[in-house]
Amino acid sequence: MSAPKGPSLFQCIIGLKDIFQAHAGADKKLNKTELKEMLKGELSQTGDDAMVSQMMQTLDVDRDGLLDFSEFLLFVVGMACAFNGQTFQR
Ligand SMILES: [Ca+2]
Repeated sequence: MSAPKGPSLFQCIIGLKDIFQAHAGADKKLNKTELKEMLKGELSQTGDDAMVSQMMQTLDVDRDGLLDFSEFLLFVVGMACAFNGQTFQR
């Protein structure tokens, strides 16, 4: 079995970190506005405030009103599972 073409897993991890940091700002966490901008900038998704609030509520495990990198990764895992035809369950 040959390796798939495209970015390596290492490059993907670095890319995820870079994307998160570019949107999270100095506090290194995404607030609702930053989450909305990230969705628009990275996925061309223009979610309304209700959708963004629902996402924040679902992903914000520690309930501080912000998404840290590990909470952001829950979103990425969910999207990756969807692209793989699976439902993410935690
Ligand atoms: Ca949080």
